[in-house]
Amino acid sequence: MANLIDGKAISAQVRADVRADVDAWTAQGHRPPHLAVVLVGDNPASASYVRGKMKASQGAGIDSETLKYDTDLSEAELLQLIDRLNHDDAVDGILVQLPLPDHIDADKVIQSLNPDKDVDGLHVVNAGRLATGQAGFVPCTPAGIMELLDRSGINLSGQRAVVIGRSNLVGKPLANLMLRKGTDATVTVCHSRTRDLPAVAREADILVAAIGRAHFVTADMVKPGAVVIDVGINRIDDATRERGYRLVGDVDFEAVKEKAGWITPVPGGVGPMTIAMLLRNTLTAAQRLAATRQTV
Ligand code: BQF
Repeated sequence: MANLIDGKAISAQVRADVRADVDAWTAQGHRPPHLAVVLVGDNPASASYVRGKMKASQGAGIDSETLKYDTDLSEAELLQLIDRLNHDDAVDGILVQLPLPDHIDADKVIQSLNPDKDVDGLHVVNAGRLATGQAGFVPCTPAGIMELLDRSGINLSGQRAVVIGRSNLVGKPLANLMLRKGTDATVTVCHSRTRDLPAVAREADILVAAIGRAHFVTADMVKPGAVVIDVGINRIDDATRERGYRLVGDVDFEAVKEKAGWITPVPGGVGPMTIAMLLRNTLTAAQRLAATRQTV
């Protein structure tokens, strides 16, 4: 039976640490960090994620605002809004909640952000900084996974890590983080075309599932004692639940927990860490921007 990696508890520690660092920052005479969250349309899951982000930032002493727009907001209007936030010295972090409506080119919007306010770490400049070992913003989910491993005392040096999923949001940045000097994992990234994926997965000391398919990782794909990190958040219809669905990960938790050494649950694993790292990134943005404003 695996050790449970309790993302809910660990994220509470991270949030408390950020809160203490925000308090120290404001005690030095700085205004609180300010996060602007842009929400377009009426996707209920997005609205719920944004509410969670607002609540968490307030709990950490971060000022946050949601800029909420109807689905019919044009791309040009959104770009204009971003331009205003980019130039607003009262705003430290800008987060555009994804997905955006189909008529808006999400990538164009992300690339219009000031990279130094891009607390989601999705701008190509931040991807490039991560890939080349420069200081920038790391996407919150991969950053949260690294924090979970670190705070669980799991050392990656020389370990074989297998990441299933090659997205710009999770798989690719996570692979870069695990590869970095000082972390030193040997990283394999798998995807839908990987030949004999179960055999590759079985080689993993650290197995990360970021596919977006419920119960994709089964017990036969897991090396005994491996660390299994489940990034998936899949809705499964369940009439016995109040909301009519339940959340499951990309890992068949019940079977895999018997074989793994460590495992994250869904919910309460990686998800809460994503939010905690957003707060950390927002404080970092405020501190870096304050330093640059002083020197110019
Ligand atoms: C938990 C997200 C897919 C697409 C867009 C806590 C979150 C989720 C789960 C959360 C996610 C997923 C977010 C739990 C933010 C993570 O207890 O397990 C928090 O709020 N997330 C998002 O903003 O956009 C998404 C997943």
